[in-house]
Amino acid sequence: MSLSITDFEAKKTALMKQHEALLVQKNEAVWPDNGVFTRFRHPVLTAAHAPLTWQYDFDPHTNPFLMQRIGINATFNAGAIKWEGRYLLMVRVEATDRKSFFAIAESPNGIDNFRFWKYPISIPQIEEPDTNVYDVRLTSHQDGWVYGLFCTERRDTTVPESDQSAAIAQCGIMRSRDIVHWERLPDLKTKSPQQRNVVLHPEFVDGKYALYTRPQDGFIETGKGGGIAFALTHSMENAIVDEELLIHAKKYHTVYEAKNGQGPTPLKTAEGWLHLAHGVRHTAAGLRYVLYLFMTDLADVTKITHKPAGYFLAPEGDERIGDVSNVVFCNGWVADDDGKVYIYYASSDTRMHVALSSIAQLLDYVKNTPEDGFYSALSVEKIKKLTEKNERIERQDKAVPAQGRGI
Ligand code: M1P
Repeated sequence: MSLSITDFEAKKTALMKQHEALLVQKNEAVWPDNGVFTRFRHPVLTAAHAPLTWQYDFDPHTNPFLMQRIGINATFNAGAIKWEGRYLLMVRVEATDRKSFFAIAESPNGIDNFRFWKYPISIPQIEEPDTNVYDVRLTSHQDGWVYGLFCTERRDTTVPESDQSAAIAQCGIMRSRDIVHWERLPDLKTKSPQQRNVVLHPEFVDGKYALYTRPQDGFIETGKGGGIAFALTHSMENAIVDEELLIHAKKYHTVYEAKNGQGPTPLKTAEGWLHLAHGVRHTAAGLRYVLYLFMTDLADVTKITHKPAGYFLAPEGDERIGDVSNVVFCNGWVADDDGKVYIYYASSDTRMHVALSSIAQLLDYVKNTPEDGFYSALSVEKIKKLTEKNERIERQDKAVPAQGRGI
């Protein structure tokens, strides 16, 4: 028996009310923070934020049970940009059919009130259609275009029909002048059989477009590859890379021992380029993805000048659980003119969060966090040194209270 018109309308109203209440929910900073960044209580986007008009047919004649016709499974791994005063996320939205697509959600303050635009983004197809697209990085380039570099995935046709999970990942390229209309360019050509996490540097380097790539042999396993590489191409309209220079290799017993990948477009500061990356390690429970920071030289972007030990941000609490648990991933951040940095990260391939920091905090972090000594004994030495320093301060405090020392 179908719903009466009255019940249909009542259910529609209830769904809309519940949805609106979620969209306008205020976010709260979690305090005390760790001094490096501030987390927020609520995710900024979940599957439940997707517009109801994407999911329901609101015609009582064709949908008498007011049934959800299209399900949304997750909203994660978003590219980010500040555009005309608004914080825009180009979100990887995954429907229940497992396909991901891109949709823009915008917020007036970058912290809450994210609302999806009416329609998802239509990406023009090239000769070989994308089976799946994901993890876009948005770069506002010196040439005046906004580029979106994303992963395009297609079935690996070299394997037998019996294997329906082997895939080939490559870097798809699109560009726009208004974020609404996107022009598709040919996929990036490199010598690597698989590419994911390709990011465009915002400035020309030696008069060429510069890319961070992640060469790898297999779809999941990196084989010989797996580090962050740097490459140049003459054009983005026919992007071809001859040589990938490995600038940050994976390394035994670090948070990036299995693989790593450049996160969002690096941020230019007076002291160097700030990079956020994800690092992957093996555990008995599977792979663990965390985020870490490093800095490269302003004059030579291939030279890493600072690399703090370990992770910067790892999954915590509810963030640890989702479709692919124990994962944080970031491919979008926004640096405001006042120095604030909004770091948009996804947890467990399921939902989006924001962490708030600043250029000053991130620079302090990269410059003053001890580097990895690669041995437990050296980690102990670092802790002892810090503890001894704090003991000295405590002794001074007792001898001359802080006020007496002009603090
Ligand atoms: O599931 C975790 C992440 O796995 C992949 O990242 P990487 O290529 O570094 O292994 C991507 O599929 C990413 O989307 C996903 O979040």
